[in-house]
Formats: sequence, C-alpha cells, structure tokens
Amino acid sequence: MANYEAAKASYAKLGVDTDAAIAKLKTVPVSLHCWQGDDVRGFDTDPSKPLTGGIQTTGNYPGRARTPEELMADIDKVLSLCPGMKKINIHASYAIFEEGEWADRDKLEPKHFAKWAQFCKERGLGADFNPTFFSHPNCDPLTLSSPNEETRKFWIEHGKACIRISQYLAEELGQPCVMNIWTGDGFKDIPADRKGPRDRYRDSIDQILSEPYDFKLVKPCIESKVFGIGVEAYTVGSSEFALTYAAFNKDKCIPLMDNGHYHPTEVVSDKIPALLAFFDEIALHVTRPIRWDSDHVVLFDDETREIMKEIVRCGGLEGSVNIALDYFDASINRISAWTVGFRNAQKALLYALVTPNEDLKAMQDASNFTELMVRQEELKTMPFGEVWNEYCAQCGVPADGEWFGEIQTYEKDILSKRI
Ligand code: RNT
Ligand code: ZN
Repeated sequence: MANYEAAKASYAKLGVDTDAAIAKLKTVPVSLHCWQGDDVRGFDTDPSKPLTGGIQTTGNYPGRARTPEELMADIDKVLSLCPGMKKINIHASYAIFEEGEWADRDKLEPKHFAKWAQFCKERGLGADFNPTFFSHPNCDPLTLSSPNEETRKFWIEHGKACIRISQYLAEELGQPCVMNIWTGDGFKDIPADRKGPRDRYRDSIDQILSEPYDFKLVKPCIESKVFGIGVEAYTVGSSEFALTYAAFNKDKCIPLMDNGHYHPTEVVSDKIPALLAFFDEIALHVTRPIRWDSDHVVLFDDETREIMKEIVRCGGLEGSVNIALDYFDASINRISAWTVGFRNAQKALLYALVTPNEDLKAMQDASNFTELMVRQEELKTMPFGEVWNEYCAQCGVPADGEWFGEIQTYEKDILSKRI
C-alpha cells in the first residue's frame, strides 16, 4: 500500500493519474478463449481426430480438459487468478449435448449452448462466439470456398446457425457477442485458380450474413490470415480479401486482425490506427507468433505493449476495439498458460493507461523528437509493478509471485488425476 502511494506520486509528477487508470481498466472486457484448455479439440467430434485447418497445438503436457465440466472448472480456476472484466470466447465445436443427443454443425441450436450461457450468467460474464470451420469430415478440405456446392451449403448453414446462437448469447447475457468467421481454406501448392475460391467465399459470407441479427448485439467479424500448416501457398481469406469484404459491408460486419497472421516483420500495433482511420469498430486476436502463427502464450513483450498502447491512444477502450485472446500451448500447464497470457494482456493495457500519452503526442506534434525519445525511455523504469499489484489487489486476485502455488496445487489435486 505504502509502495503504491509512492508509485502513484511518481506517476503524478508525469501528470498520470494511476487511480483513474486502474478504474478505467476494470471496465474493459477482454475475451478469454475457451480453447486453451483442451488443445482446440471441442466436444462435438471424436477428440482423437487431428486438429485441421492449418492450425496446430504442440506438446502433450498432462491434464487436458476432456469434458465440459473439466473445462469449466479449469476456466473457473483461471478466472480466480486474473484481474479485470472478462468475456468467454466459445467455439461452436464446444456445443454441449444432452445424454444420447448430437447435432451436426449445420443443425446446431442455441440450446446446445445453454450451459455456456448459464456459466457466463452465473459469473456475470459476456460471451463471444465462433463458427468452427475445421476439424470436421465435411472439410473437403475447403469449406466456405469449396467448389462442391453440397459442402459449401453445409458450411453456410453452419454459419447461419452460429449467427442465431450469437444472437441468443447476446440476448441472454445482455452484452454484444462478437462472432468471428475464420476458415483455414487454402492450398499447399500453387493454385490454378485464385479467384474462384474467393468469389465463393465472398458469396458464402453474404449468405451467412443474410441471416437476421441485430448488429448492435451480434458483431460478425472476418479474420484474415497469411498461411497455415499444409496451406502454405495460398489462403482464400487473405488480408486484402478480409479487409475489403469488411470495408464494403460496414453495416454488417467488422474486420478482425490476429497478430499471428501477418509476415513476421509486419506489426498489428501499426495496423490498428490504420484501420481505425476508416472503421468505427474492429476486433483483435492477441497472440504471440514465433516465426509463424505458432500461437504461443501472450507475454508482456514489446509488441503486446505497443498493441495495447495503440488501443488506448486511439480511444479503443470506448468500444471501438474488441479485444480477445487466441493462443494454445499444450507443452506447459494449460491453466498457467491461460493465466499468464490473460494477466499479461491486462498488464500491457494498464501499462498503456499509465503512459502520459497526451504529453508524448504533443512532443511529436512539436517535432520535439529528442525529448520524446528521452521521456519514452524513462517510462520503462517507472514503478509500474506497484500499480499492477494495486490493481490485482483491488480486483481481489493474487499479485505476481502469489498465484503460481495455486496452479501447482490444482495440478496435484485435479489435473494429475486426469489419466
Ligand atoms: C487460426 C485463427 C483462429 C483460431 C481459432 C481457434 O489461425 O487464429 O482464430 O485460432 O478460431
Ligand atoms: Zn485468431
């Protein structure tokens, strides 16, 4: 406490109000992805079947969640260790069926997500949603861009079902539901026709978005990608495709950028203000790519901090930027992976909120680049850790150094028994 008061005084000298920063962060929803807990397997298909769509989890750390009950218990553990306002990001493949019941993806209904709605409601959380266009026998391997009309129809019906489920989740929870359309459609090697699949993908999205929904409640997104594993030569939903679709359909959807989906020297921190110059609202998947879209756990690293700074500076916390996490590491304790990533996203947001952004901007506008560099460098050794600890305390969650023991106990008591 005394440490926080001292840190607060140091920041006050820079014109930064740390109490206001903490209060603001408490109101910003960050979406926690359900798929870190079970290596993106879901419950609607045989879990021994491989993950497809060009994404991959690597590692076989023991303790993967195998049932909805296990996954929800694990999420509860994560929630208890993470500060801030959360939403739960659910994939369609995590449908929960009654005993003896099953529905294919084109026939999914809101009732298959009633248990998720209840889970969120009981904890005061919002929900986001994703159609699952991968890990299913009807990936031929294409989905929404397939030349086979029967295949394409199946996936369009899946997308429409997901719009209805998203509308249900938003209404049940009284919060908007971001519904993200991403497919891994593409080719391993040089295609003979690059436009055909894109024409079909475009038409498929048009059909999905023709399903009625309230755009204030359901926010369909189009997520682009550069390449996937086994899909190295061509991706149907490329950056240009996804952005152009979103730009031409601003009344129906918003663009989504995943910071693992670009060439390694491109940075999403720079793309956020570029998009916000044209779009009222955008969505993000925050992840950590290493050489490719490896979906490593989010760290408190330079680019995560820069992404959060841009969100704050661009006014993104007033509703124009929807923040979700997207990573999956099976090589370390999954609860710890989830917790580290969520806490780091929060930490980077708080760090951005205690940056004297207006003063720095004024220096830039006055071409005072010398002082700008000095001030930016000096900020790096401010007593930020004290502000972070205060935020954790106010949110009723453990400070750094105080939570890992809980994960070890959970592993010993719960995860190690999952064999
Ligand atoms: C894949 C995309 C996509 C998925 C999730 C599971 O590269 O990032 O968002 O990670 O839908
Ligand atoms: Zn993503």
